[in-house]
Amino acid sequence: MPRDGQIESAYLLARERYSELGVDADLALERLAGISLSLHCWQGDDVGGFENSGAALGGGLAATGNYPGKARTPAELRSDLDTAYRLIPGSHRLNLHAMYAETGGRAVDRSRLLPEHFSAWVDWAKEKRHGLDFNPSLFSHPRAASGFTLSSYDDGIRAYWIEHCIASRKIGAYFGQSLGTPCVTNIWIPDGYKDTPFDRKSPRVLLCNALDEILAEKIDPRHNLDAVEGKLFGIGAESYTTGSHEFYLGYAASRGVLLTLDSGHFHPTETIADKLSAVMLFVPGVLLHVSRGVRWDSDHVVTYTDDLQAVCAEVVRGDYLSRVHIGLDYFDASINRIAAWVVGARAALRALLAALLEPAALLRELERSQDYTARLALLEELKGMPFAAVWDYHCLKQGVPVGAGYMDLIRAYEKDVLLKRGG
Ligand code: RNT
Ligand code: ZN
Repeated sequence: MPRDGQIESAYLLARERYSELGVDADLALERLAGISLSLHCWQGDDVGGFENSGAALGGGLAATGNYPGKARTPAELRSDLDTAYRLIPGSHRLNLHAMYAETGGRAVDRSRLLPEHFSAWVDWAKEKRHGLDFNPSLFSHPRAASGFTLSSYDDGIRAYWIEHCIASRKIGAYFGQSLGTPCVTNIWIPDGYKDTPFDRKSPRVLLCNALDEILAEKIDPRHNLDAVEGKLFGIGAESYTTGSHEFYLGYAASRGVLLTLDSGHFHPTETIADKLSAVMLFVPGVLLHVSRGVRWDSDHVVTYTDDLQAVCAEVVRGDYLSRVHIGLDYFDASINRIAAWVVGARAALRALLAALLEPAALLRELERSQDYTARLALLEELKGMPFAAVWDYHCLKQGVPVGAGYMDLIRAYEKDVLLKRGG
């Protein structure tokens, strides 16, 4: 591994190269340090949660693999997260699901969850300076077994999930108030039909009314921001998904809530990068669920793909950093789960850095003067710029391992902690 002095020298040379293009690398790093990603708690235990109900993962979600050492308790999950955060430059948030409540061994109905069931998470977040985000959990539950929740024809089932979502917004507000940074509370439902339905309209009417009921109470946006997440299809809901993209785009725009764009929730050739500048004109903000679909919404660990780079470039080019919340959403149970967080988060930050290092003024000028030849040439040359030297220097300055050096700590933690956990 290079010594600190070498990393600094390499950075100084790189900074010079970027400044020739009119890019201030110091400023890019300062901006990068201010971006908080929301790490998804559910990578740590394969979307299991702590209700101990024995319910299998539902809602068409699938975590495959059986790598040893998954977190079995909130304390284990927090310890795993602490390890991951130590390896990711910057200061980051945590995204919790309702099924990660701590109810002291008593079964508490999801519709009855209260802020106090998350006080240990808040204490931890305060101590470690993490913001918190939240999600009601409308899957892996007997009342979701029919495949329908907020768009169910059954009034009792719908009412139950409405109550759960109302309770969730209050928990979100408690997070935001306690931590001094708004919580994004994101609603995703699995509802849909395996086979071709006759009536596509009625479930959507029910969902729209249910959401209106959930959002009826105004909550201070300094504490809680509501978001809604659509999807093209899920396993078991291949033919119809009530909460489609068009449904939620219309809903978010008309109700003034955030729209969640999950990179795995569209046709495989469709990218959310192109959607951002369109939807941001009409919704107050966007929550990104950064994921990596492989052939379908497979929720693979995020890597430094063209798609990730394109999404991050759009966030920066559009100057959306204050209105776009960046969360990760994937679950791979076939590799070390802490590494899964670290690899994905570092990839997202690297893509953001690449975007912050773009010679925006120059590229805009070329585009506006219709010099598409020079635009193409410059965009290609940028791919060979000494970007890695800037990233390494950032890791050094932020006190996290440079390069794959972070694997040392992960291996040690695996040996000392993860492998000592039972099945
Ligand atoms: C499912 C959605 C949703 C979930 C999490 C666990 O397809 O992407 O965001 O992954 O809520
Ligand atoms: Zn998602």
